Amino acid sequence: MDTPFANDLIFPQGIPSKYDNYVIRKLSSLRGQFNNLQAYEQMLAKEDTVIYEVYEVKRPEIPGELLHGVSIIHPGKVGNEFFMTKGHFHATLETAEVYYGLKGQGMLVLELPEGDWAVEEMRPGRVVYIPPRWAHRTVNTGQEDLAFLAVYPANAGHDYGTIEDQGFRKLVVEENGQIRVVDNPHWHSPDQRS
Ligand code: M6P
Ligand code: ZN
Repeated sequence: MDTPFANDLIFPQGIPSKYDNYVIRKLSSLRGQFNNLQAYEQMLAKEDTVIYEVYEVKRPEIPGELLHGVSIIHPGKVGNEFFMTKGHFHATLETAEVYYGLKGQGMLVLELPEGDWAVEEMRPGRVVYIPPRWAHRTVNTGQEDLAFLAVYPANAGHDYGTIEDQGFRKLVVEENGQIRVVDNPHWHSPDQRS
């Protein structure tokens, strides 16, 4: 039988005191996701910059269990587009997720397979509920790390392929010093897949 356990988030970074899976995502793992391809290639030629890191607590990936972890997205831009996560649908589409903002400023970009989209602000102390079926990507719009806690069903799984193929409908960019949510010119609907 499992016994209860606890963890501390160590600030200022927000890194958990105990974790058993560490994921590091560099610029090269986000190929095709940033809108400005030339800016992407130029940046990558200089350095394979770390975009974000995830610290996860492992649990059996079965219904009834929950997974949780902390994601830390570093500040920066590719062209005028802010650093962001890959983003995903859940492989088990009918599963939800909760995010809790720990540090920094950002946006959570969401969309449904049917095409509806939404954006929620991320900041310390803010709880965002991601209902079942909504794909989610987190964007750091600030000057410091964006850190948040995520909790989700252990059987949710990550479907990255759909987003890698079609992209998100909306991008978060800086225009004239303003943070703006704009259409993704590279987005295409699922039925236009190559
Ligand atoms: C959050 C959760 C994780 C996810 C991570 C990074 O912590 O949603 O499940 O893995 O963000 O996002 P992604 O998997 O899209 O790279
Ligand atoms: Zn998720």
